[in-house]
Amino acid sequence: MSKFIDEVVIVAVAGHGGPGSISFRHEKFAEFGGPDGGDGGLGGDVYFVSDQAIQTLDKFIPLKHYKASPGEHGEGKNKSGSKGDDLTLKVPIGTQIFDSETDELLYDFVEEDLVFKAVSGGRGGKGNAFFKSSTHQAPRFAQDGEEGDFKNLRLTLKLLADLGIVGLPNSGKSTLLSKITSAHPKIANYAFTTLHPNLGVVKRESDTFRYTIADIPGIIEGASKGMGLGLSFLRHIERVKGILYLFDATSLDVLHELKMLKNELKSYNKTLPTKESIIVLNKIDLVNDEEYMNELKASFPKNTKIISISAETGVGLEELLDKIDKIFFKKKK
Ligand SMILES: Nc1nc2c(ncn2[C@@H]2O[C@H](COP(=O)(O)OP(=O)(O)OP(=O)(O)O)[C@@H](O)[C@H]2O)c(=O)[nH]1
Ligand SMILES: [Mg+2]
Repeated sequence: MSKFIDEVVIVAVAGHGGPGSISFRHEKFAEFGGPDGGDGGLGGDVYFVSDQAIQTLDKFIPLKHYKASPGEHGEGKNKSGSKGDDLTLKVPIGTQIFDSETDELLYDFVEEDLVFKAVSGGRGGKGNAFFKSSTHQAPRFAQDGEEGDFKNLRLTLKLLADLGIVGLPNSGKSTLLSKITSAHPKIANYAFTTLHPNLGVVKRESDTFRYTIADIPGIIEGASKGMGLGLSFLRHIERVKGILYLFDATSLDVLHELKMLKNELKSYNKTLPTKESIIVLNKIDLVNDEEYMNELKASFPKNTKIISISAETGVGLEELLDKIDKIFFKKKK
């Protein structure tokens, strides 16, 4: 599996302008014609483009200089040099680009196919034809091209999920993601199987309505103080519309766990635990006791949106998806 890189500093370097040309006209009957050296071409620019097909920033090599091409030399016969080739770098949706020196946010790729010009190529130098004047008929000099801009950029990826799945380790978050989307996260019967967020797309109503859902690493008490995997990955769900709190229904104190999760979220970002949510009780195939499940549900405050499922066997998944449509996306069935 490729490493999940969600922050990287690189240098974007635009192309140098091409030098102007020093040239004199050579014509059949005029041995010493006037100056005709053309201008150098503009240097290439560096662009970033958001692309749905890209998921991570791992293609970027830290501190590498990403360079556009220099402009071409000017030529005789007043021919300007052509512009240097631009460099276009693809980034995943959700990437933010900061100036790493000032920390200023330069661009936020909130959707597909957005284009950001990070640095501009240097101007081409003037050819000697430009410098001809009444007093200076045959200038024997031309300008060099200007240097291209360069910037130190910090690229940060915040997954742009519509919904996030939050829960303790081993509650079945990745299993649920794998059942309702085509994502293939690692699933195993131990804590902290998931080390970085996974994103999946839920397709509804024959492809016309879809949304993204993020499965994030498990959260334990004290995560805000660095326990377990900490909470830094929560930045990937800061902008979600809603949260699925997922629990192992065989756990002894689901209510306490919910309180703990919300407290941890709150210490990361006060608004996170106030988002619209659904309580999802998973692994009901292991409980197999309707009375127990009813009591468990009844122990939550009134008006809590709650559903029981088995991510593994598929029980309740259709109902969960319907509830998600209605609660988070206000869809009517
Ligand atoms: N019986 C049963 N087992 C389940 C169910 N859902 C998940 N599991 C199992 O529970 C274990 C943990 O599942 P994961 O999906 O990896 O759990 P997770 O919440 O992503 O765990 P972390 O990534 O470690 O936080 C695996 O062995 C799953 O097969 C379920 O509905 N019923
Ligand atoms: Mg997992």
